[in-house]
Order: sequence, then structure tokens, then C-alpha cells
Amino acid sequence: MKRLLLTALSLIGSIVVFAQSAPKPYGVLPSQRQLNWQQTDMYCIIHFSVATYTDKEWGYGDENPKIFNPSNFDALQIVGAAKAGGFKGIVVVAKHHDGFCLWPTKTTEHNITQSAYKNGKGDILKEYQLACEKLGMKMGVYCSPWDRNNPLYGKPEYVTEVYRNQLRELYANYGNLFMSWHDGANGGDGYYGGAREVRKIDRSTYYNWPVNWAITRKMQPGASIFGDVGPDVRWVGNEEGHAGETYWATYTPHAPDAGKIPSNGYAKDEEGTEGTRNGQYWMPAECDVPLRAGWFYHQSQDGQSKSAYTLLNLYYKSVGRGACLDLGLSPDKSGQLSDEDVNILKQFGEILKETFATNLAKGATFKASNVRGSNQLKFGPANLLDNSRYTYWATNDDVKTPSLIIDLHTAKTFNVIQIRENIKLGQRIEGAAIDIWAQNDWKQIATVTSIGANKLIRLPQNITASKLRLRITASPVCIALSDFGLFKEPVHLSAPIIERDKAGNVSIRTDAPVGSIHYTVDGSVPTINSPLYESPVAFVDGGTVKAISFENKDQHSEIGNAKFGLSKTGWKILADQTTSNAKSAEYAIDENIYTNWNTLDTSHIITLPQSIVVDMGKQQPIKAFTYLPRHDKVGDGIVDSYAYAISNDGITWQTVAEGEFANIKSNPIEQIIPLNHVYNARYFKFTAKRVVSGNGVAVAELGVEIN
Ligand code: FUL
Repeated sequence: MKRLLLTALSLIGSIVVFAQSAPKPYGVLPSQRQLNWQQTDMYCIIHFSVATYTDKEWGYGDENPKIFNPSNFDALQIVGAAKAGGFKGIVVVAKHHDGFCLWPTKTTEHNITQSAYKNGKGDILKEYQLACEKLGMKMGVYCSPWDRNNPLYGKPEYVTEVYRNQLRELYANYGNLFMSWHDGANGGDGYYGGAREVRKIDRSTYYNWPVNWAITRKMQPGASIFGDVGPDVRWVGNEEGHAGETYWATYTPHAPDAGKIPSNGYAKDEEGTEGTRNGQYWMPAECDVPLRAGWFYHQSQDGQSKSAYTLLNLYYKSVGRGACLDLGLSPDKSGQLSDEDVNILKQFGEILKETFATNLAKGATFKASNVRGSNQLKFGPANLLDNSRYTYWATNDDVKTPSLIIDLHTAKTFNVIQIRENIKLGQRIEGAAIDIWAQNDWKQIATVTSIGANKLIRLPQNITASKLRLRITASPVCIALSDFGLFKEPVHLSAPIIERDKAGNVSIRTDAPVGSIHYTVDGSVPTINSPLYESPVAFVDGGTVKAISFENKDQHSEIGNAKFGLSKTGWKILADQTTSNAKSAEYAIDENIYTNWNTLDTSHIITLPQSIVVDMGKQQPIKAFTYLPRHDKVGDGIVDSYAYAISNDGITWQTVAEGEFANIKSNPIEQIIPLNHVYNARYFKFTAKRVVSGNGVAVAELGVEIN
């Protein structure tokens, strides 16, 4: 009888165990569409349009469609290069702010049918679609809401008759899209059918976004909608390609002005970098960053593309923090990516493949401090190694800080640790630590402050261990971890860092000791036969310096490069001609990117324009001028409309350039403005006509290029 009772009890016990239900989800959850987007990890956004031919970042809208005439457009080359880089999709910029449509639209004349490409019979979108289908890549579209060409822009009909129909055409004709990208740059000056004026819109109401999103949902239910306010995917708040080290997929967007409703182009974007713990929406971040300095191709940026290892670093800071990486590619005038860019993508793809080919934790045995309901099958730690993002190790409801011992059985050497949560149950964990067993004790090697869909910890050096411990240190609820991995990134020598001091001397260094450093100063590729770097080199006139380091003749770093203008030695500010704050004006020519000529004032109204006048000491053949905006992530004082004048006596002036610095708020990189010919002058005057925000001007550096 007793035995019978015991058997019955243990039977009931095991039923209870098996009946143990899954943990209750925590907070807001991802939709299936968002889960699909999350698994994309990396994709590329492609900017190629009339601005490619006018060498601009933002076309004004007055471009003649005839200039769009690629001799060799090759969607397969572009999509193939992205695929080789490990990217799983592309987002095609179908229409940028200039309004030119790369597909034969019925909504405006300003489209590819008016171009010389294929005698007006071309359709760039279709070519991308076919290439994506052939190569098994996803495709998305970017259709700029701001349209500097369209005469109706600013009126309600632009949204109802033009923009929405453009979306409808794109959604109807180019297959299943994985993303629809809605830019936040909205309203401003433009051609607008010849009006050439400034058109301001109310960003919160003009586009009536919920109506546009309903069109996307209806026609492309699988497409994740990107925007400053999502609703599926948010902007990370910078164009540098990184999310916060602490990163939440949940987000509550806020308007810049308290009490207002946030919208695309009207949000506190900087909050997107980390997101909001326990935010109102599941709205993970996309980290967008161009491979080149700008989004469109500019010959002047050849040789300046981000290296494969720079991309790798961004990969860890985006995908490795639980966001997705969107890398900008820029076909040149021929309609293809440059060899340089193709090679970088290939190298990046190879490093990723090599790094993540083998999970060194495979074959490990786990000992968890707690397994939910003791149900090893359903909630046990073996689920961490089965390559599924959604099977998981979970604990009992009251166990929020469990630990897990990972026995690798033999010593393994790794430098990357991966941890993932099953995000179908929300983002739960707020802190974890990793220890290794060394000299008979546990030694902590890393900590994290969030995990989410993916967390890659890139260790500063290789670690060799046969036993590890994962400790969850903070979580409001029980845990649901889906993956654990250990990987080994291959060794590499990092590219030399090239700098120049105020006296015009270039020095080259590396992060760690190397065998030798070789360099060139004429833009050519350095090899082991190039001059050996021994001490700083005078480089007063400027140009491009490239350098490479060697460990031995077979093992070398990638190439580091830097472009310098004319050295500023002996330059002076003409205080009597510089508008206010002449003292801080020195900072604009001190070769220090962290100090600014700053006239911002909160106590009284500063009226623009404001000018700064520089005496270069002697006449110089000015080919181009450069402007580096402030670098401290503050938008106030960044100049977006300028005039540039030259003089030989500091009294009579000739204006030789005038225009806008496009996209400078989101991507505050150095602007290089070539003059229409070489001017010999001793003085130059830079005039800020308009700033993106704030009361006054802030300029990090001004420079001149003479070769
Ligand atoms: C920005 C745009 O203004 C840039 O030109 C570029 O298209 C980038 C991806 O988004 O907001």
C-alpha cells in the first residue's frame, strides 16, 4: 500500500513537473515581423541617384533627370558584394530628398523615364529585386517623405496624392519587402517646381503617419516600418552605427518639446541609443552608418572607406548589443561599388565567418543552480546550445539571479562571448557576470548591464579556460536565456593611426608594438618596400598619408590612412573682422577637433550671418576649403548654410563659394568644398548664414586644401 502510494505520489509529482508552464512574458513583446527583422542582423542601404552625379549629399530638387545615366549599373555586383559581407538584405533608396524616382512612377515626371538610362526604359528597383531574388537577399525600400522637387510639397495633396501613391507603387511592384524606411529629415528649402523657397511643415501632423503605416500593413504585412518613432524599428539616434552598451529593445519616444506628440523628425533621437527600460513599445534599434564618409558616392572620399576592422568594431557595437546594423553603400557614377568597397565588404564577411564558425562551448556540460520545475527537457540549459533563439533555459518564478557552471572539459581559448535571451518572453535581464575557473578560484572576466536578443562581449585579450560560470546578477523576474557561445576572433594587427601636429609634422603609431611601419604620402598603397617610418615627417602642404604595419613579411595590418589640408602653422585670426568671440575663434584653426570657435549665447539674440576671417600669412593656391562641425554630439551652432570669400589684402573680398552642408546634423563629418577653380589668396572669410539649431555658431576646424 505504502509503495503504491509512493508511486502514485511520484507520478503526480512528475505530472506537476511536466505541467510547469512557461514563464510569464515580461513587458511588451516583439511581433513576428519584428522577430524576422531581428534575425536579419545586418543589411545595407543603397544611395544612388542624381546626387551621385552632382557630387552632393542632398540634391536640391532642380537636377535635370538626364544626368542620371550609369554606364554600367550592376545590381548583382552591388547585392553580391553586400552578401559577401555577410549582409542578409538591402534597402533601396528609391527616392531621396531630391525627389527623383528610380522607378517609372506615375506620381511625378521627375523619374527615371526622363533620364538617359536605357533611353528612359530603365527601372532600378526592378533590377535590385531580380538581383535579390537571385542571390537570396531580402529587399526593402526607402522613399523620402521630404521631396525638394515636388511643387505640391508642403500642401496636403503632396501627402495624399504623391507620397502615398509612391509608397503604393513600391509596395505593389517589387515583391515581398522586409522593410519600409521613413526618413526623419523633413522640410526646408528646395526647388519645389521652381519656387526655390523654404517650406516648413508641422512634422507631427503633416504626414499623418498612422495612415501611411496602414498602407504598409495592408500591402506589405511582412515589412518592418522604420522611423524615429518606429513603429516597428526605431532610429538609434546617430549615424555612427552604434547602440548603447546598455540597450533596451523597448522604447518610449518623446517629442523635443514637453507635452507634444513625437513623430518622425520630431523626437528626442538621442534617447534611441539606449532605448527605454520598460518602455511603452517593443521598438528595437537600427544602427545606420555609411561605409564611406557620406551616404552618396563622392570621388573625394575614395580611400577613406571604413576598414573591415572598423566595420567589425561597429558590428560588436550594433548587432552585438542586440540591434541591427544598416551599412550604407554608395555605387559610383558608373553604377557599381568601387573595388575598394567591394574588397572591404569581402574581408569583413570573411572575418565574421571565421570568428563565428565554431562555437567553442559546443560539447560543454552545464550545471544550473535552478531549472524551472526541474524540467530539464523544456527549461534546461542544454537548450543554450541547440542553435535556436527560442528554446531556452528558465528558472522558477522566484529564482531571479541563478548561476550556471559551464564545463568545457578541456581548455579552450576564446575572446568573444555570446549570450541571448528568448525575446519572445520580453527583455528580462538587467545584469550578468562571467567568471572563469583559474588557480582554484573563480575570477570575473566580464559584466553586462543588459542582454536582450543578442549580446556579444568582445574581450580585450584571449582567455584560456576549461570552466566558466555565468551569473545573472539582476533581473526583475525569472530568466529565459536562449543561447550561450564562446568564439575566437582571429588575430590581427590593427591599422596604424596617423596624426599631424600644429607644426605640420605627421606621426604614425600603432595600438601595440609591431615589427615595422611603412608609409606613402602620394596616395599610393604602402607595402613593405615603402619608406620605413622612424620619426615624425614634415607634411605641411597636406595630402594623403597611408601606412601599414608588419609583424613579419607575411603578416601585416590593414592600411590606415589620413587626409590633411594645408598646415595651419602661422595662421592668425583677424580679430577686428571676426564676428564676436574673436578669442575663441583661434579654436577653429588650432588643429584640435575638440575645441570650437563658439559664439553661442543664451543671454541675448545673436543674429546670423557671423563670419570668421583667417590670415594664412602668405598667398596660397586654394583648391578647396574644409569645415569640421563641432564633434561633441550637440547640434547647436552647427552651420548648414555658408558663404566663403577670399582676399589678398583683407579688405576687398570675392565670394567664391556659397551653399548648404547637407545632412550635417545627423552625420557631422568634415565637409570638403572644392572651389570652381584654384584661387590664390592670403585671407579667407567663412560666413555662417544659418545653423541647424541654437543661438550662435560653433566651428571645430576650418582648413584649406592646396593639392
Ligand atoms: C538621413 C538622410 O537625410 C541622409 O541623406 C541619408 O539618406 C540617411 C540614411 O538618412 O536622415
